[in-house]
Amino acid sequence: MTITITAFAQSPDRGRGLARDMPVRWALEEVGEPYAVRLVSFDAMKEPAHLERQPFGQIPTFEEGDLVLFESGAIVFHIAERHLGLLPTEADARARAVTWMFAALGTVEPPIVERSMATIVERDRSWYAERLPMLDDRVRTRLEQLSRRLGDAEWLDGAFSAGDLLMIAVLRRLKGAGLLEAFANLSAYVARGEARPAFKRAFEAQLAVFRGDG
Ligand code: GTB
Repeated sequence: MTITITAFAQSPDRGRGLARDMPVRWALEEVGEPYAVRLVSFDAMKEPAHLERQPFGQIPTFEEGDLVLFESGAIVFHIAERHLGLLPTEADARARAVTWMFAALGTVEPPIVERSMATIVERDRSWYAERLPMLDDRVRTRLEQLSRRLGDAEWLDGAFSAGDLLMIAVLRRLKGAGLLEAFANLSAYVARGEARPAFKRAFEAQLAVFRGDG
């Protein structure tokens, strides 16, 4: 059965692979599942047909036969559960990998998103100069904690897993913020993820959409 996902017809990230179809594409590439992409405009995302798939009018979504999913984390988890390669088979190791998936989206990502939203929508406000250092500190706290835990390890808990995939996707959102660079092991961790052939294929596919040949 063909898998179809949705992605921005015109991503505001300008092909940098920061929108949330990227982790879904990456997960599908890791497990070797082919997929089709339905590109949606901002207007189409708010239309009933898309709201039926994604109640909040966002991308990405995932369709396979009668199954329709939304939420990038849930989609990556579904792909990892159905296919070999993204979650360990041993039960405790699998539970720890799932824990890292939640940690990426529930603990590390929120301060990163809050900071990036502020840089977009609060940049011209009177409080911005005072607020940004506080937002930076919140991100830095999480990075320090994650850096300490990762140490010299290649991945967060043994072999590369869906936990690493989501964590690296989250850390990539800091590109250009000048915060990740202070943590050599986290920068190297992100680079290791980006060097994976599956990441490269996913990145190229979303970049092709931005270039207009995808
Ligand atoms: N929790 C949901 C999930 O994980 O699937 C969140 C989905 C989400 O935020 N989707 C965004 C969206 O559809 C695109 S990815 N927004 C349109 C809307 O809400 O109307 C978030 C995103 C957007 C842009 C950049 N960027 O430009 O760098 C990065 C990430």
